[in-house]
Amino acid sequence: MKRRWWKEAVVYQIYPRSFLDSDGDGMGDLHGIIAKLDYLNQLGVDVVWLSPIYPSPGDDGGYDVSNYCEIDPAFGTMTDWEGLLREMHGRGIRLLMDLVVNHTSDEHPWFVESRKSRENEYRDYYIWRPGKEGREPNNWASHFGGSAWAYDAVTDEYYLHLFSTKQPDLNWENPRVRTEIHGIMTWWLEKGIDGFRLDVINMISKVPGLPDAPVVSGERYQWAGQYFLHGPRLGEYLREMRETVLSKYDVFVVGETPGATTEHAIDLTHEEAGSLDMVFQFEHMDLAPPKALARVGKWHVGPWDLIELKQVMTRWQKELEGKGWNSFYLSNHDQPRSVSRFGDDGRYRVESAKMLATFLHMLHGTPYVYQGEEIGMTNVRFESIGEYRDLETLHFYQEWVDRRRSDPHEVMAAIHAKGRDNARTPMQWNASDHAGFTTGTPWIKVNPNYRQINVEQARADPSSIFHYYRRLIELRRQHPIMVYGSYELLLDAHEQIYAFLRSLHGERWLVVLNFTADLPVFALPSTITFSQHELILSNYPSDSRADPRLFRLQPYEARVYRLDRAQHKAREVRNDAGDGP
Ligand code: TEU
Repeated sequence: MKRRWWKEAVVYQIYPRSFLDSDGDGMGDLHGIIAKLDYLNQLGVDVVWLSPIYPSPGDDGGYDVSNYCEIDPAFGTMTDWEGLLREMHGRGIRLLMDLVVNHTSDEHPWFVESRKSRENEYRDYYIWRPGKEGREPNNWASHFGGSAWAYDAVTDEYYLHLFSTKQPDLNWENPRVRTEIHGIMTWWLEKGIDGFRLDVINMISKVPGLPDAPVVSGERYQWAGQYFLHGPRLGEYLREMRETVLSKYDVFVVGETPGATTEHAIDLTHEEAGSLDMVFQFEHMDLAPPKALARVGKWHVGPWDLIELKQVMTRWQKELEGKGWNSFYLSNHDQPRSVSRFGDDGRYRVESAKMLATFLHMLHGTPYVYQGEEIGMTNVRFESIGEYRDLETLHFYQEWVDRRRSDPHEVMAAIHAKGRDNARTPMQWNASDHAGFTTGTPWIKVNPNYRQINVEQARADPSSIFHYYRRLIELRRQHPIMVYGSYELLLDAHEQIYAFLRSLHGERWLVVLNFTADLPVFALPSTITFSQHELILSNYPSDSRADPRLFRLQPYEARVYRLDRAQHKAREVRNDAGDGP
């Protein structure tokens, strides 16, 4: 396995509108980020991924771009951005830009032109089709509800939008579109950025003919993933992007790939032949709801199964080993807060957030930390739908409460558990008004728990989640086993404990995680022998000599041990002697 800087890095994701507002307009901005670079440096992260900061009507939080080579005035100017990059590089932090090129905003000049007439030179930049028997060209559902087609009276045709009506899909079959995108990428790379996160990049190739999706529910519009995920020309488009653009720079790209299997991921991120460096897979985000529920399944509220999580993670860990490269995340701007989802955001918030942090950093693959995760920020429970801003959440409410007359309490419970605004409430900096995020009125309300949960408190408390993240990031820098070590699952059927081994060049680490508030007993399989052990890390004050063979875990306890083989020890001694005078 080749060594690469981006394999060894820890990435921190910033959702700029919710990070820090420097000018009192209620929205985070670039100067806000610059003001917190020392904070990120103290945390120790190597790379920052910025969610989109380009001009955008803001229909989908900036994922609807109307100009790819400018900065939205709400965030600052290009000069501010250049200052940000300089300040980041000066601190040894690299910058990943978010590239959203499956679709543009409907206010992008290409689309403004495209919709003008069927003969317009930009017409073919998008996917236009005539209606079928007075209805949409096919039965595809959009991710955000309703049809994936919007009718445009000007030319009496429909355009495809897999996301909102304000996010028309680009037509990648048109070579001019691909050339434009390569140009945009080169333009940013020449400005000195260190890579891209490619939004829904596995959706850019659609199956020709755009056939109707099989009818699997009584709904009018059907999930059509099989016709737009990993389409027939995806590999070709990405190889072309690699050859034309990416191969000329020492940068890395992570592709967001909903629905990707391990086979897709190996294909896309293969050590020798892959066009991407890593992908974001979604299997651990989609635990529990039956696959057939597809999009609706996202809102499924209910317990998830640790054994299923182990199976999913183990499959990704084992199958990519030596072939592709994993990334790992527990939250981002589209997902609920990890401590609320996978831990306990009440009594054991601190313990469980540290346990999850251990999980995140101890797996094989590049870890991604989402802003606020490092202080254990939690989901929010706004009382009324009027306090929510995310269009996916608003559409969901409209569909189920207004249209289908479901119980609003149940719908709100799903939003509290799964809605994207859980991750988008402002970063909690301190206990002052609006959590120190803004001196104005925030664009979305702050989570009321900011008086207890905030950066100032976390930095001042040596036993905080924040300092635990620092320790993990620091450890990862010192120990290649955390990056490159192979993975082996232990106790696959245990319902409370997730335990695994990492191994590299004869060194072995044992990771034991209690995913519950219970007190289960850990028993190391007798086949694993060692002569000495050392406790590397724990989220409880543990006795460092405690024997890793058999112990009782505290609620959400995490322990990491180094296990030394007798033989391995002897070799070290010989080396030491050999180096002596
Ligand atoms: O998300 C892609 C995606 O598949 C989403 O449908 C995601 O699964 C959903 O938000 C979960 O509820 C990316 C961006 O990360 C997201 O913010 C955008 O809304 C979307 O693409 C369209 O650009």
